[in-house]
Amino acid sequence: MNKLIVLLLLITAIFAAGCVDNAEQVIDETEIEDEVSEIVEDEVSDLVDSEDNETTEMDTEEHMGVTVEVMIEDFKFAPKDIRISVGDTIKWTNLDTAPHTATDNNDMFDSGTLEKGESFSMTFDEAGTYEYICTIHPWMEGTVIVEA
Ligand SMILES: [Cu+2]
Repeated sequence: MNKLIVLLLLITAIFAAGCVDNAEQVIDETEIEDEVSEIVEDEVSDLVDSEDNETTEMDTEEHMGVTVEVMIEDFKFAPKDIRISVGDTIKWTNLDTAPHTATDNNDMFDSGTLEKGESFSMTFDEAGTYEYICTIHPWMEGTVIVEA
């Protein structure tokens, strides 16, 4: 009878040990999965980051425009009509003693009052025809044609 009890105890001990081993393995696997998913997340976010950077660079390249000067002189915009590309900038400079504005008829831009020597710059990101005036002298008219 004693031998049987000892045997039962042994078997119980072996089973118990087996259970502990399994539990440890489960924990280990969970930890490994966590580590793997962390690494994957890092790599994915790195990829997303680098894609963002590329997009930003491409956007910058697309918008690398030139600046074209329009003078405001003798109550006229010179040149009166100007043709530019999307991403280009117009820089108006008032050379008159009188104040002037460059104000879009559709409220797309407005320099506000430009005193002598003052400038206003506007970058055009959308193609179209922009007709503008000086609000102080509304007969002063100009046109910006932005080509895609
Ligand atoms: Cu004016």
